[in-house]
Amino acid sequence: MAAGARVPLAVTVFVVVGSTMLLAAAAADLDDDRSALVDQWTRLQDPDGALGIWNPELSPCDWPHVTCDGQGNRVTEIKIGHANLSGPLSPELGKLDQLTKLWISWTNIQGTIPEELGNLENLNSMHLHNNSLSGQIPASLGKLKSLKQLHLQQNRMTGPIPSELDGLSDQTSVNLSNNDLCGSIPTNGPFKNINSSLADNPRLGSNC
Ligand SMILES: *[C@@H]1O[C@H](CO)[C@@H](O)[C@H](O)[C@H]1NC(C)=O
Ligand SMILES: *[C@@H]1O[C@H](CO)[C@@H](O)[C@H](O)[C@H]1NC(C)=O
Ligand SMILES: *[C@@H]1O[C@H](CO)[C@@H](O)[C@H](O)[C@H]1NC(C)=O
Ligand SMILES: CC(=O)N[C@H]1CO[C@H](CO)[C@@H](O)[C@@H]1O
Repeated sequence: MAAGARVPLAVTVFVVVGSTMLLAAAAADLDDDRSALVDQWTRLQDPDGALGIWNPELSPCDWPHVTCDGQGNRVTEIKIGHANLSGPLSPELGKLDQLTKLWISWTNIQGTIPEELGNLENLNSMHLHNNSLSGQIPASLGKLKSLKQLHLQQNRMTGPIPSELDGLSDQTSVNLSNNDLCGSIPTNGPFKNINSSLADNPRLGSNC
């Protein structure tokens, strides 16, 4: 009967070790999310304290503007709007692979859109409108298969609209209005959607 008693013990050890490893894996992921957010937050000048109190020693789930999943294991949303920030987006944001909402709008941020944002495979909405972003729209954004809203209007984006964006869902609402884009006017994929807009790009339709 001693063998019979050992089986449950082995199972118990397996379950305890197994769940400890799972917890450790989840913690490592949240640490990675925190590193990415610390990198982004420290790149931003925030004279009005709009980012609020964000303690890099605490879980980012406790920071203003950040939302996590129900278990507090991973960062799922960033929402910052109407704040006088300046500084660039961090390529590290591309590591937040559970992110569904990236909303940093009406904030005056500058610089280019990092191509790494194309790695956010769960992203549902990217709202980066009404900032001072410049440079080209990264072709990598065409990889965002979950995307329903791509709002880049009211920036200083230049160059052609990458043909890769045709690969976004037909249902995606894309707003690129009020930029300085050039080159051919896309008509496929999301650009068939009545909620997509290319207005107020005076050089669109002309050679770049
Ligand atoms: C925004 O912050 C910058 C400093 O980063 C400052 O020069 C500017 O005056 C501020 N703008 C407003 C509207 O407060
Ligand atoms: C796109 O953005 C512009 C500028 O903010 C806005 O006027 C327009 O209504 C938006 N287009 C759509 C289809 O929502
Ligand atoms: C356009 O946007 C409106 C309001 O958000 C929504 O109800 C409608 O379904 C959208 N249409 C398409 C074709 O995506
Ligand atoms: C920061 C920024 O670009 N703000 C603009 C947002 O859009 C309004 C309406 O077009 C402009 O007046 C602001 O300058």
